[in-house]
Amino acid sequence: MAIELFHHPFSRAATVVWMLEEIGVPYTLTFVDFASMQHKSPEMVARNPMGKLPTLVDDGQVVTETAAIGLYLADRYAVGRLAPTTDDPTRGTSLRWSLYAPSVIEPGCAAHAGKWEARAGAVGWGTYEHMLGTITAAIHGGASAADPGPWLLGARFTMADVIFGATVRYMRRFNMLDATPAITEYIERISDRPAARAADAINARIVAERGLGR
Ligand SMILES: N[C@@H](CCC(=O)N[C@@H](CS)C(=O)NCC(=O)O)C(=O)O
Repeated sequence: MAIELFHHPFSRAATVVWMLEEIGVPYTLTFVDFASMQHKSPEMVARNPMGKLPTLVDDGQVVTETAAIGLYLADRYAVGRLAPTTDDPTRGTSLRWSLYAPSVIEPGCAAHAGKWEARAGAVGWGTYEHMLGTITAAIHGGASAADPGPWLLGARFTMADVIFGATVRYMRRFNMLDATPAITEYIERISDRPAARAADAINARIVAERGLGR
C-alpha cells in the first residue's frame, strides 16, 4: 500500500489530510507549489486534467475530487467503521450527505456569494435559504428522531461528516455560508476530533515551514 497525496495546505487537499488521519493509514504528502503553477505542469495535468488539488494516488490508481477521495478511502480502508457496509441501510444516508456537499452546498454557496440569478426549480440547491435549512436539519437530526446526533448518522461518526463538515467549514472560512448557531456548533464539534486537530497541525506546520501566506 502506498498512498501519495499531492497537497497544498491552502487547498481542499487539507481536508484529505484529515480523512487520512481519521483512517489511520500511512501516507506521504507531496507539496505542489501553487505560486509557480506547479499544479498546471504536464505531470500534474496527466494525473488530474483539471490541474487542481487534491489529487491522490493509491497503488498507481489516481483519485481526484475531495468527496470521491473520502468515499474511496473509507470504502477501501475503513469499511464498517467510517463507511457503512453495502448491506447497512444507513449507507444511503452516508452517501446522501457526502454527495450533497459538492453537488448542493458548494454551488449553492457560490451562487449566493456571487449573487447569481438562478431559477430555484432548475438548480440543485433550490434557494440559499432552503439549502441552509436542510444543512441545519441534517446536522441536528442524526439518522432518525430516536437517534438525534451528534453526527449525520446519529451516534456514529463517518466519512460523511468529514466530507460534509469540511465543506461547511470551508464555506464558513470564506464567509460564503451564514454562521448560524447550529453551523458554528457543528464546526466546533468536527474541528475538535483528534484526527481533525492532527490534520490542522500538519497543514499549519507546512504553512510555517514554507513561509506561505506571508
Ligand atoms: N471539485 C474539486 C475542486 C478542486 C479545487 O478547486 N481545488 C482548488 C484548491 S481548493 C485548486 O486546485 N485550485 C487551483 C487552480 O484551479 O488553479 C474537489 O472537490 O476536489
